Amino acid sequence: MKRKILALTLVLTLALLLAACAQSAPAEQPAAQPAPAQEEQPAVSGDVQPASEIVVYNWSEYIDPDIYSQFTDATGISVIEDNFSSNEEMLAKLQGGAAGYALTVPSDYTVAIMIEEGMLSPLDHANVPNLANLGERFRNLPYDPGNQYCVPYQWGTTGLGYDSAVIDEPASYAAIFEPDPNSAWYGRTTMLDDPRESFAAALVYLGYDINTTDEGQLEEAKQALIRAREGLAGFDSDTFEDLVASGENVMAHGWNGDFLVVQEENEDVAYVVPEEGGVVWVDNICIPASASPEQKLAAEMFINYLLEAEVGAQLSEYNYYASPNAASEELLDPEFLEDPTVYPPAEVLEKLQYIRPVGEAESLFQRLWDEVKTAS
Ligand code: N2P
Repeated sequence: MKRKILALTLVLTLALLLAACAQSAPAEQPAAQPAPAQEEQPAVSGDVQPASEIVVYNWSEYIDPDIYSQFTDATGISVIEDNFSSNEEMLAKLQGGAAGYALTVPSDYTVAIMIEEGMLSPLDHANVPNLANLGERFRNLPYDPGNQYCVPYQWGTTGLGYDSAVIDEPASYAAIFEPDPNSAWYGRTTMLDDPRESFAAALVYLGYDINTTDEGQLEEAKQALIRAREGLAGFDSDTFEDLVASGENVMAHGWNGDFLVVQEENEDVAYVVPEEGGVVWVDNICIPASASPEQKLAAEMFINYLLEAEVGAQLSEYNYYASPNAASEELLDPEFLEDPTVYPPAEVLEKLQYIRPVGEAESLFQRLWDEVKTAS
């Protein structure tokens, strides 16, 4: 069937893309463990009993709240959610010693940073038998081979959302980086409040690698962002899609699924990856090293619950992001599975890159980003 061939092509393209990021793989990881397929119930390790309550540190509007209550009904464990707006905000909070979180949801490059800094607790696969449902290509990602620490949560792309009833498709990032006071989107556009994402947009626009650590190129990108600011209503990672749907703004730099969600409210909202390309990412659910054994066990039970075929499908039906859960895919609407906004066609995928950890230059990105935001 045509659909199957298309799906296979996408799988292969994504696998290639992921393989291309292999240089960010932490060295000397043991080989992947095959996921145990038989067990139905998570094994309770030793005398440890699961915590009666867990706090999940997640991006906003990234999970159907019913999933939490269903999990509570199934296990008796209640769930509280706290939100962050960027990987860097989450990282800074955990590095600052914030404890009490049983789960957090870093993107690919941030998983690599957190593993390297000893900030994550390795998963006990015996407690996560539903790992067997995870798609093959999500089992050996370069930043966490063998899912030793994390389980891929959802994946997506970063581009431009816009109100197609008001403006034409913004085919290029020039719409942002060459602000024109006469354009309909001047003053009615936002960019992500996110150092690596917004620098990635500026860097691809300038024709540079999004992971460059060249100070001259980064300085140029900073100047481009400062110029872009003239035409921006602000930097926003939490409500950008709502502001386009409500008509307050007409364009936003943001994540694909968020724009798809608000199409229910305003069907004119559309999304495009500009011709220069952009970012593809995989978010992951992981347990901070600061979790107690009881919290860790409850967190593993939650991860296992998310990996149920029906729950994974429910997650994608809520947040409109692509699922790494192969068993869930069978339950998803074929229209969703064929949506090029969710599953980019090969010619778009090849223009997308992963953000990678840049080591010591991480603080340079942060300093330049602060300068963008405070420039007058
Ligand atoms: C959901 C945010 C998507 C996370 N609102 C982007 N990594």
